[in-house]
Amino acid sequence: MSDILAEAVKGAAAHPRPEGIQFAYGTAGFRDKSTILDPVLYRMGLLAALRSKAKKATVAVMITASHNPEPDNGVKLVDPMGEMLEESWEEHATDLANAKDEDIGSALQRIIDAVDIDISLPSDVFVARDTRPSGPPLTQALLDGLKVMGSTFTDFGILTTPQLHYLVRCHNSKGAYGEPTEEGYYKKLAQAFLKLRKDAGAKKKYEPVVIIDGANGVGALKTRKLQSHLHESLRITVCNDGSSGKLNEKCGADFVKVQQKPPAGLEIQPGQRCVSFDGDADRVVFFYVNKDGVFNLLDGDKISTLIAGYLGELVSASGLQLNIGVVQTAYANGSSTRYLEDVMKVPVSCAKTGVKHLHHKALEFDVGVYFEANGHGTVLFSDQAEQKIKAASQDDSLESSKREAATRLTLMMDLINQTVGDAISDFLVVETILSTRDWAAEDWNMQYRDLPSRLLKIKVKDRTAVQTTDAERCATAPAGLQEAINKLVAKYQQGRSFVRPSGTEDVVRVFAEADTQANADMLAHEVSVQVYQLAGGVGDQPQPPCAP
Ligand code: NG1
Ligand code: ZN
Repeated sequence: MSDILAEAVKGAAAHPRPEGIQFAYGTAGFRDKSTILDPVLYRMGLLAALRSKAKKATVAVMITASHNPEPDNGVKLVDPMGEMLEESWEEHATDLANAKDEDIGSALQRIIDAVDIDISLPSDVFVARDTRPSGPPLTQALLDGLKVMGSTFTDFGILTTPQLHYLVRCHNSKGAYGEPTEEGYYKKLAQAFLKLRKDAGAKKKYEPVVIIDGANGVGALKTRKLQSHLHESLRITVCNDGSSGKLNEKCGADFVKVQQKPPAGLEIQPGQRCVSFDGDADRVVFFYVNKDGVFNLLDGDKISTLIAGYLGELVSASGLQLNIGVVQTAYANGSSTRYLEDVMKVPVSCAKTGVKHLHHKALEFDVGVYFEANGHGTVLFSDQAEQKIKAASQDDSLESSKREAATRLTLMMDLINQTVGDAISDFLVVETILSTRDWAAEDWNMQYRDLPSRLLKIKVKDRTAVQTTDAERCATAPAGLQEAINKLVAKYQQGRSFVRPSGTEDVVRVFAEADTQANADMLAHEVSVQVYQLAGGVGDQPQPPCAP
């Protein structure tokens, strides 16, 4: 065994792996109670060094559990261009995380052999974390892993997840994507935002005033930093900034989306545009309460529709031949899919849950807009699209209206964090479009009306008993489940329902939508009962929803 691998085994003594726990690198990396993650972080330090050697580039490691409660934490690896870790490495990560302390050397050797890594190459890793109190000790465990591998590293301290993705891409693209510093990130976004606002005329409906629910996390801190770069263009009040409340507790994008109500800690006037970030600021949803006190959510589907519509107009105005498409998951509201396809005439693809699947599909378009309904998403411009747009913006022979549209597209490309969903960047993109259209939140919401929906979770003995196909819209196991769902769905006007095992929790998720909330609730319930009965439910059988 080489010296480095022997050192890695020795180092494990300070980060012993508890017996009887199996870790799995899922769609969001490793996620668990922070108290058991120390050995995983050490091992991810080892793995990140290998990944960097394999890619001959700097990679990154983010320590966060996103929208999960504060006692949880997690870790995910980021590839050199800011992409999620390549799927084939998820297995290596899982193997290493589960290796006994004394077997770490052979687990590393297996990866080295499988990928054919030259272990003598240098490695370099960027590291950041969210605001969880468990972040600093877990960072230390990660750095221990990097140190035994002889890797260089930069610990950026507290950052949003998308800021770290941005930094690693800037670094590896030698500055072509932007300046590889946190300040560089604010400057890039703010410059694009301010230029896009420069010639905005007087507004009747759009007000440059917004309240941000920072989920008591890193998004609040970083929005404050951004504010000074925006000058007076936008008046932002940051609430849930972590000064008193707990991370993600009764607040944040996940709470608002799942509970369909405003977070605690905000004083909202009717019509006031509000924004919720999640715990690591890679998700965003908007909402407002109308004059009758009714809560209205503008989720990832509304955001992607808004963005696709605006970018589509700019592309037509520029005269460029670029195809725009939207990628959703099965959780997208049926109204949004119909609106995109039938009214906007935009092609829509459906991907499996998990950002990497959406990201992958979005690459099939010149301009691919992808969002999960929960507010995680971004826009990808193909290299060719980027070149065409930039060339058109500088082409003096073009009509000025075409050139101007192309110039606005270049600014939108700067404003959008193409590496990953980014709450801060997406928020600024939405503000730009609302301002250009002179829309209040209510005008935006009127584009289409969401169908009522319900998301439930059911505990079963083994959630892998549920298997799906067709981007998770059809259950192939257990036998008879899909037929039962089809029968139930047929009873309801505009009914739709599907089930899938969660990738982040030990549950089966049930989604249903229908013409009324009561029907959506009842359909979700009836399907839950089928899951419970056919897929080995544990605990009490699901109870029907209470009458309103
Ligand atoms: P699972 O637990 O696999 O449903 C959840 C979200 C995903 C994604 C991941 C990663 C829903 C229904 N599911 O996945 O969209 O964000 O977490 O964080 O919102
Ligand atoms: Zn997140």
